[in-house]
Amino acid sequence: MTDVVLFQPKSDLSDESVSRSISIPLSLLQVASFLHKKHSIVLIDQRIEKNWKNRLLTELKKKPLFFGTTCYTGEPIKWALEASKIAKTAGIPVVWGGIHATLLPEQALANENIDIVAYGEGENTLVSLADHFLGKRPINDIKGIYYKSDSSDEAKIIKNPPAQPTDLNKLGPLPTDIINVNRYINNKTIGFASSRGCPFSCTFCINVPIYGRKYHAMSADNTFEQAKFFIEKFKITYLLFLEADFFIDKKKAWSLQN
Ligand code: B12
Ligand code: SF4
Repeated sequence: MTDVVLFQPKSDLSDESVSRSISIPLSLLQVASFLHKKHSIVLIDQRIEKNWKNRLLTELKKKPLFFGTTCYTGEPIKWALEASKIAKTAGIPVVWGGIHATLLPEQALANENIDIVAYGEGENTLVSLADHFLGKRPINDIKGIYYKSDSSDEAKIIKNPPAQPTDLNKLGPLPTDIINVNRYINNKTIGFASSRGCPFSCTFCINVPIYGRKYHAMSADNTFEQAKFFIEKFKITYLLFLEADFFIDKKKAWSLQN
């Protein structure tokens, strides 16, 4: 039984023929951290799975609660749309989340193959969505989403209030069992993120519209535990911090160094 199918779209930039390595699908792994405790999740990474379409069709036949894709602006939209169309045709609700959906939710929802857009940090929203599709929660009670009032062409787009920022200290170890982690280790290095947002407001920067100059982070102790988890379990040597500004919290940076 598969409860939720998550999808990491490729872009030509992430194709292995042009990129030396494929980075761990961190957005989906982090967003799945809470959901994973109660539900079975399948993660399909189109960047490395040549057979992604067959695998998606096989998983959709198991009638998951919903299909969720992450997406950056640009090339990945094309691939996320293709996968969404396959899911929708199979009668499975389609949810988009991630940077692009957060920046342009209404444009995304205008597509007939997208039912719901999750904006901002998605951990709590993903759990509420599973409850919703299990019939335990009405859609107007799910924080952090945009959705269509009905399935007609005249449907209105409704925005629910934002979800609470994720308490990063409650994430726990990432659900690495849903992927083959070794596939993403390059030069004994793996990507990780221990904070979100940034308090500054550089005019060109995406973190300003996405996080509204707010910063929150995992404690030094928890960050250390996560690093230890990867070092011990996957024998990596380096952790690549893929976050807006690791050095905002100098105390944490110093304490991790020690
Ligand atoms: C790691 C990273 C990469 C890595 C890995 C990319 C990958 N595909 O995994 C590499 C180095 C390869 C990379 C490359 C590129 N990147 Co990049 N990258 C990042 C970075 C630094 C961190 C992303 C991350 O993992 N964050 C941690 C996760 C947990 O956060 P998140 O993605 O926001 O996910 C949260 C929510 O968005 C939401 N969510 C996400 N997905 C989903 C899905 C569902 C269903 C739900 C409900 C919720 C949800 O919940 C998550 C947890 O709360 C960001 C900058 C940043 N600070 O975010 C830029 C960033 C995402 N990259 C960006 C860009 C432009 C690119 C490139 C196109 C650059 C280029 N020209 O080559 C390429 C192409 C990438 C590709 N298509 O694969 C832009 C995206 C802008 C946009 N409008 O989409 C960003 C925001 C940087 C920037 N400042 O402009 N990137
Ligand atoms: S993350 Fe860097 S570029 Fe973005 S607002 Fe903060 S300091 Fe400026």
